[in-house]
Amino acid sequence: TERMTLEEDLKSGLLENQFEVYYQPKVNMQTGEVIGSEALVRWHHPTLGNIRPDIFIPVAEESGIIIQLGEWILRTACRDTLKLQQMGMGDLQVAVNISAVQFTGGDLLPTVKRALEETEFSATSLELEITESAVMHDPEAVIRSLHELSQFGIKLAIDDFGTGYSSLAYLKRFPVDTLKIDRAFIKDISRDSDDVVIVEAVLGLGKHFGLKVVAEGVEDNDQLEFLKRQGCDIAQGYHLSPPLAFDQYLAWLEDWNRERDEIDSGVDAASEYNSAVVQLHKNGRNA
Ligand code: G
Ligand code: G
Ligand code: MN
Repeated sequence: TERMTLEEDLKSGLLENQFEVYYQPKVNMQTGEVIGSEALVRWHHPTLGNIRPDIFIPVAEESGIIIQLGEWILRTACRDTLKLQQMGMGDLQVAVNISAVQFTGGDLLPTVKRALEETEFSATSLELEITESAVMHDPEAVIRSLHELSQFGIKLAIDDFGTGYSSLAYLKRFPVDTLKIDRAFIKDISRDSDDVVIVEAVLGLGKHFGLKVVAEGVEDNDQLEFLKRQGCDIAQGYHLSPPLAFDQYLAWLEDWNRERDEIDSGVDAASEYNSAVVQLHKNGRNA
């Protein structure tokens, strides 16, 4: 009963604008530059309060509502990111999570093209995140679809890399641009030597195949330092910022960029700064 109610509520929620897209910044660890964000949907339910995507995304997938919801998320993410680009926040990209259902049953390519046309957002600033299990669901169909998207200029990332049921052989055949190391491996990176080996192996794969590697779930200085030393390109996680509503993301970008400029021009008010900015810059200069 709960599930059916949730399903009905999802439909009316879409009509009544109860969803909101949050953005979690991603930072280039070597330069301190913000490269863009991951779009993460939030549901403000009128009586149940905020419902986590872990709860409602599976229901949206099973009921097929993910097709409409996914299209709305895609359009919103493109429109919001274009707005930030036009406000001078830099050449930001945005990464949108895509479910297996959207690949197999949803005319993904036409949907993505339509979203880009409607919003006038550039295909090359859009990245789609898919999990290993979504890929393995129907590898041949997904590979075809990935090739079409990639020919169109869209970037592709494999999410939660290392946790799924996957075949490394497919890496050779996927037009993939980015690997996202699952946060489970980052969590104990400064203590657990098994995790160190796994992270090093993923970085090695990334290097060999010419892929960008994003570390997810970076929560403290030690993790950031370690990953940077290992030559990891991009970090995402609470240490930099949690997922933010559009206005908060804009404010975060302004702060981050201003602090970078001030540090570069030698202003020394570092104690008031976001510790991650200072850290990335200091190290950059000392290196
Ligand atoms: O956003 P976290 O904050 O709670 O997200 C939990 C899970 O929900 C993650 O696995 C994330 O990939 C998934 N998720 C969040 N937003 C979206 C979305 O827009 N589309 C899909 N398909 N999954 C999402
Ligand atoms: O599966 P996916 O990687 O899309 O999930 C993103 C999820 O990770 C979201 O639920 C997001 O809120 C969460 N998240 C983002 N940064 C951190 C972090 O630093 N630590 C933890 N524990 N979760 C995070
Ligand atoms: Mn993701």
